[in-house]
Amino acid sequence: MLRIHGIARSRAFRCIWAAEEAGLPYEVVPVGFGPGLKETIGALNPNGKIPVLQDGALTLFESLAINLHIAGKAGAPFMPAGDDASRMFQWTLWAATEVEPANVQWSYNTYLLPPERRHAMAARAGAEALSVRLGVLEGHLASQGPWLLGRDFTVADCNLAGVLYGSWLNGFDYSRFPKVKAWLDACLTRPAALAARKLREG
Ligand SMILES: N[C@@H](CCC(=O)N[C@@H](CS)C(=O)NCC(=O)O)C(=O)O
Repeated sequence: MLRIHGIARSRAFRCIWAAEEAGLPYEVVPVGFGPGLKETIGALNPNGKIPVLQDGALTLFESLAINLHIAGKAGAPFMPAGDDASRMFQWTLWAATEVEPANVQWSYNTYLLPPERRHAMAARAGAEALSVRLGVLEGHLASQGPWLLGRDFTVADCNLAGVLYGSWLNGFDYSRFPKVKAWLDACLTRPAALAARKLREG
């Protein structure tokens, strides 16, 4: 049994979605934000952050690494093989290093921070940086879609769409990126995604 420590209103959402896609039994151990998080989770994650996965003797932090582990247990097509596995790593690392920072900058300064702590200039810079990446994704999906690796939905889609989920839900203007918008809509309305979203959105 997979044990996902965290709450759906955090990056644990990504791992709940991946577990649903994989069809593996899992439980969510509710660990939320706030004072005491580091003490609660510190023994499992020295970073003091959620999510954390426990799978037997294995303890893992980093949401997208957790998803790679889950996909590895599920096998194909969620976890692709050969060159497609390399393409999956490329998109997963791109999500973590190119997309997540821009997405976080926009999100914090648009809807996550209390209004008095938001900075309009930072929100604009985040949106611009995110738009550069979405332009790349738009071109890729136009020529090689419908999913990131082509024919099959894989953990690469789950990881990248999981990173973009917050901005998709909270009003980022995707109209300039119609292929990205259609792909995100398709990812985030899959039955597994809807099951995870229900835990978060009610
Ligand atoms: N790169 C990490 C980021 C983890 C992270 O920042 N988690 C947030 C919740 S979404 C957290 O625990 N924040 C508490 C804190 O920073 O004190 C991942 O993807 O798992």
